[in-house]
Amino acid sequence: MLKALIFDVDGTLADTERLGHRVAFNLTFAAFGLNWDWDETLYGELLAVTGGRERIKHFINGYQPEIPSVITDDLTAFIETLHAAKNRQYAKLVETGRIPARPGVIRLITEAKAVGLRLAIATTTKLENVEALFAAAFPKQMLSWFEVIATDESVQNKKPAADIYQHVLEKMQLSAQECLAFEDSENGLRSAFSAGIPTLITINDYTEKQNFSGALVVINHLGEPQQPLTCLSEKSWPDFTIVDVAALETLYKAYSAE
Ligand code: XBP
Ligand code: MG
Repeated sequence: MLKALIFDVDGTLADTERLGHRVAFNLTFAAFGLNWDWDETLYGELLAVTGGRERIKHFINGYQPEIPSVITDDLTAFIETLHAAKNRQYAKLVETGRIPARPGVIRLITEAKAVGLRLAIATTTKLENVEALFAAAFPKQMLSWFEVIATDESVQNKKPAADIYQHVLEKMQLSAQECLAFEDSENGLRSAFSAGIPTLITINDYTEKQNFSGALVVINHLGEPQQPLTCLSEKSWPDFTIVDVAALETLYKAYSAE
């Protein structure tokens, strides 16, 4: 029986990578006197590495052989400082209200809560970033509906490792087969899939070409009555134009019967 929905945040609940994190990284680099510019194409590549700190380190190692002279500190400490500044910048951007929830997200969470499905979050980013996003783009109190909010601090190994989803399952005392996960990226899918959780993918521009084999279904977004979804995977999507609880139950029944 389907008991819980587990949501990724970045790219799934909102287009935070494109409109938030990437912009915040660049503003922070400039503020620190670094002439680094993560354009959309480069950022798309860098997203292969989850975690902001890890992404900066990967960039320095792989794309920036010369360590900039402004980095006089221990590199790890510098990255930590830079990353913390980027997250302050991110919160400021989010507060302006420029990053809305993706289509269907608020509608589905509201309906799921109303019918008693349990809710959780499994994200690689920090709790402060999740709180900033919910405060700006979601109905009041909605974040409190999530009984587990697993973030950057919750586990050691980030996605694509299964750890974050296993952590959520443990906290909720649920088996993987009693849940559905919502993700937007291959790293996210690998993480949820490795924990055994059937996963729906809502792609975005950064992730549309990624490998989503193993996903329950791949769609463009969750859909709204005036903005029907498109199914992109070969597996057939039940005859619904939006992802609502009825659609999830139908999909889940088909999955359970497989
Ligand atoms: C999100 C991430 C994060 C964000 C930036 O992945 O990889 O690193 O890009 O946030 P997912 P931080 O959506 O799979 O959780 O800078 O706080 O890491
Ligand atoms: Mg994501």
